[in-house]
This record gives sequence, structure tokens and C-alpha cells, in this order.
Amino acid sequence: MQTTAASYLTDVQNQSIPFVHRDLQEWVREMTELCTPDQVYWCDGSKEEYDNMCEKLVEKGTFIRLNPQKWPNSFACFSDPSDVARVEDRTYICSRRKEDAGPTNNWVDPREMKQTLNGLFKGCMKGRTMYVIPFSMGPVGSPLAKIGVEISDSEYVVVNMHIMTRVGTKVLDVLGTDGEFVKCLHTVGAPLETGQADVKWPCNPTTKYIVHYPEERSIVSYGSGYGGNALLGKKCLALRIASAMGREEGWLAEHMLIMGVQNPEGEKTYVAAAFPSACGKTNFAMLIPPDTMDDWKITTVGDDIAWIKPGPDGRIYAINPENGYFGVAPGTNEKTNPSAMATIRKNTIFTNVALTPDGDVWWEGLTKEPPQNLTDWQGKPWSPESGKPAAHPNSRFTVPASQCPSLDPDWENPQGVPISAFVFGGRRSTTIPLVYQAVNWNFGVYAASTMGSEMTAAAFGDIGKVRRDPFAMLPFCGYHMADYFNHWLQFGRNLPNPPRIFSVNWFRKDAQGRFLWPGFGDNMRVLKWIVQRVRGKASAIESPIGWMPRYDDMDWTGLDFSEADFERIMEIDCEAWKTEVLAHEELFGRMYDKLPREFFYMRELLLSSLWRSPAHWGLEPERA
Ligand code: SAT
Ligand code: MN
Repeated sequence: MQTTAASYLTDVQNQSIPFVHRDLQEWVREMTELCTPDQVYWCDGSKEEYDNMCEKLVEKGTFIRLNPQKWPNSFACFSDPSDVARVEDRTYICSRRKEDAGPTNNWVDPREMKQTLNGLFKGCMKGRTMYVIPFSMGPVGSPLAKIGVEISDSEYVVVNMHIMTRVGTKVLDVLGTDGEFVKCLHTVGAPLETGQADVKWPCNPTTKYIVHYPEERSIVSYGSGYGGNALLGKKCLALRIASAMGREEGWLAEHMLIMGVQNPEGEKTYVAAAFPSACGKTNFAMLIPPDTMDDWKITTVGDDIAWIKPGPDGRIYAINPENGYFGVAPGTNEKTNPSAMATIRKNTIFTNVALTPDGDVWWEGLTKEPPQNLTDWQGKPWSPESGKPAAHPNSRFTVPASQCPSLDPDWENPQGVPISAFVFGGRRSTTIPLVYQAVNWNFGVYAASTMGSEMTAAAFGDIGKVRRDPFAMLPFCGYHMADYFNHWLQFGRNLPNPPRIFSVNWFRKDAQGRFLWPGFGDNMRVLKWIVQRVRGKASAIESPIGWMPRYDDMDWTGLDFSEADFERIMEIDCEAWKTEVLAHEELFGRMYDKLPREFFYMRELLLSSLWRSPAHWGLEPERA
């Protein structure tokens, strides 16, 4: 439904609009007055709306329609070079008190921030249409779902929200006249003067703010049109705001994929797993077992975010609040992720990939040899000699989850799926073994809190140095990280039989710098041990850091991986581990004020266990 802003305001005043929701109507009215768009458009979420909006984006030159034979109903677009990824240094948690945001979040007093943003938002949508996008995170009407309404002046946001969330009138129906919703205000921050032509990717190249008010449960985003900065249902609502809600309400909002692991007997075990960005989460969520394990089956519930609540039976249940995948393109191919390749065959939006003259797409890693005459993500002719990547390293595909061939039949179950194991993994070339099981919930929480990755880009510090990324939530926790650790400990205390917690590391290297583990489909071997442990069907030995499989506890059929290889990838170097555990101090020191007291004791216990000779624990008799 589209009207001019002027007639929208008159209609609100005359109350001639069918009564929707007093708060929502009032907020949209206020934002219309503040942002002064030319038009106001309420999204209904229909297919026609999606198609019309894509057509509009083609006319504006933002979208390029891809070759319909190869990529039916799919589009590509290039963003502004200043607008290619989330901007962590411009992301704020504006809780009333600074100590509630904690040392790992940027904070500004909300009163001061509101003043700044008010100034920026005045007239910010001039010459544009203001879209009102009601959306549900989670199946519409599910007791685990939450509703948001995003106001945005970007058509790109509208079509991406259509894919990534459940948008439209059906959401307003659930909201009724007084339901709760999260206010999500977004502008690209590029008003158009009368007669001024628009650019293909409007944004504000110099000023960006991604702001969260956890107590008010609202989000304001200025200046970016890209990914998590602009699609406010994802990281902003489903992680930062939801994590703060979850703490108050006794549930968890996590940066986790959810997968079903079905054994040859047909029993399914659901696993939730957290990995930092660029560790292959989408690939893992869609894993295809190696040929020799084809009686095992993986199903996908989600690839990025999990909302987890205790059920009445004492188990915990998870939903994927999203409706699509916003996946990293580079590195995706028929070998690394055949399911993702099948998923993106149609109805996909590609952002910042390279293009061929005949309307095909390409990115680094798609094929060994790049095709001829590519246009790179900046719209320029590209050849391998140019020395730069053709696709931006953070180029993405946006695609409906419903197209995924490995989709779990219960992925939209409004009650969620029962989670039996948590898996945490970082990118570590040394020290951390391929897999181990924490001795109990508290030690698992400790391991997840201290997980880290070696830095691969200079952006965050010295390359190779370990950056701690607790629970892979460092950029996404909407409150004090140590309060978050306490919340996890408390969550476990309330469960009669909490899920088992595992640590994995696919990235360990040998002395020559070669990866010790093949990864991809062979990760199934690790998963098999994990779900069998959960079901009490696999044995393990005790090590100083937890329970570990022996060589014979894992399935090696079809893989040339010797016992010596296994020893190398599982080795617990007690000296390296002492250094590792002592290094946790760096993280703990930053959040000493609220750190769970359990952590100090667990750290001491870990250190004391490491004063054993490796030969001693290696010979430990088997225990269940
Ligand atoms: O841009 S997103 O935040 O959606 C993806 C990411 O950076 O993790
Ligand atoms: Mn993510």
C-alpha cells in the first residue's frame, strides 16, 4: 500500500486508516515527520511486491538481471566500495548504564546518542519512499518467534528482508492492536534534493551508526545499505537485542547453526554449533557425509542463528529465527558445499560477486580457472593479472531457506527442535585438538567462553595472534559479556540433564604449516562420535582437558588417516596448554568485575590437571 507522505499524515490525523496498532501507527507517523520521505509504503510481503521491487531495482540500475536460463529470477548488484561489510567500530550498545554494555561493546549514553541520531535523521529520506516492513523472526505465530517492524528507505532492504525474514500482512495480524514489536529504523543516509538523480548504491560514505537500545528493545541504523548493517532482523534483532531479551526471559539467542544428524537406525540428534565468521558455518550446516558413511544423513535447520528455550519436558528446543541464508560466496563450490550450490540455483540475490558477459556469476573458489572477460565487483573489467580478487571477499548470496535440498522437515516447527549437543570451534593452528568433550556443563561454558581464532586479516590486530571470541558472540552480544557467561551457567543449572558440550578444531596444522584435517564431508566422522557420545554409544578416554576419542572410537572407513595422523591432531601438549590457559587471563582481566567466580576455580583445576605427564593420561583405562 503506497501513499504520499502528506496524504498518509492526513489519513492518520483523520483516523481514516483502518486501525492497525496504535503504537505502530504513531511511530510510523513520527518517523514520517522526522525523515520527510516523499511516499510511505506498507509492505504486504506478497510475491508481486517482491517482483515489482526487483523490477524497480533493475530500472534504477542497482540490480542486474542474471541470465534466466542459468539463474532463473536472480539478480546481481554491486555495493558502494565504502559499504561492503558490518562496521563493528560503528556498532553501539546504548544501554542506560555503561556497565551493562560491558567492556567489549561500544557505548554512548542513550540520551546523547538519540540527539546525534535525531539530527542525522531529520529529512534523511527526502526524495525517497519510506517502506514499513513488518516481519517475524521465527515461524509466524510461533511461541518462540518475535516480531519486528523495519522502517527503511532502501528497496534493496525490502527484497532482502522478504527472503531473510517472514514479511507482511500476516505478521500484522499476529501483532493485532497491542502486540509487542521491536522498532527497527533504517536509512541509507542519502537524501535526494529535488531533481537529483539517485546513485545505484545509495549510502553515506562517511557517516555510519548501528545503534541498539536494549532496554527499549529498539534499533536505529544510519548510513549503510549492506547486510547486517541494514537487514535489521539478523544480527541487530536476532542476536544483539534478542540476547538481552533472552537474559531477562530465561532463554538464549546464539550465533549458532542448527543441524539434524540421523544415524543408520533412523534416530535423529539435533546439534547446535557456534563458529566465528569465516569458519565454514554454512558448509557445516549443509554437510554431505562421505560416500562410505552414506547411511548417515545431515539435515539443516539453520546456518547462522539459534533461539533456544527450555521446554516443559526439561529438554531445550531451538528455532532458526531466519527464513533464508545470507551466505559468503567466495569458496563456495560443488565440492565445499554442493547443497548451497543447489540452493542458489534460482530466486537468488548476489551482492558484490563478479559477472560474465552472458549474465553468469563468478567468485574466487567457484572454479579453478576464472572465466574470460569478467566484470569485477566494482563494475570494472577484470583479469587474473589485476592482482585483486574479482569478487569481494565478503560477497554474498541471499536465498530462501526453502530451496535448500538438505532442509530439515521440522525446520519451521513452531515448537523448535530438541538440542542434545553444543559444538564450539575456532580457527587454531596449534594446541586445540580436533575434538574433545567437556567434562560437564560448567567446563563446557568455560571452553566456549575462552574460544578464539587466529587472526587472518590485519583488521583486528596481529596476524596469527589469537583473538578471543567467546561463543562466537563477541560482535553480537547485546550486554556485558561476563553477564552472558553467568546467564549460560544459570541456564545449565536450571536443566535436569543439560546437553553435552564439545570443542572442535578443523584448522590444526603440522610443523610444515599444512592442515592436518581434510575438513568438509569428513567432519561427519567427528559428528558421528559426538552424537554417539550423546547417546551413550561411543567410548572415550579422560584427558587433562576433557573426554577424547581414541583412534578406534572413530569411523575411518574410506579415509586414509593413520593412527599417527590421529595422534598429531589430538595431541595435548601440556606446556602449550598451560600457556593457553594462562592466556585466558587477558580476556578475564577485561571483565573482572562480573566474571563468574566459577571461572577462577575452573582455570585453576585445568592448570592443575596439566601437571600430569602425557604418558600417564594416555594410558588411562577406558571409562564411560
Ligand atoms: O552482514 S552480516 O552481519 O549479515 C554477516 C556477517 O558479517 O556475519
Ligand atoms: Mn554469522
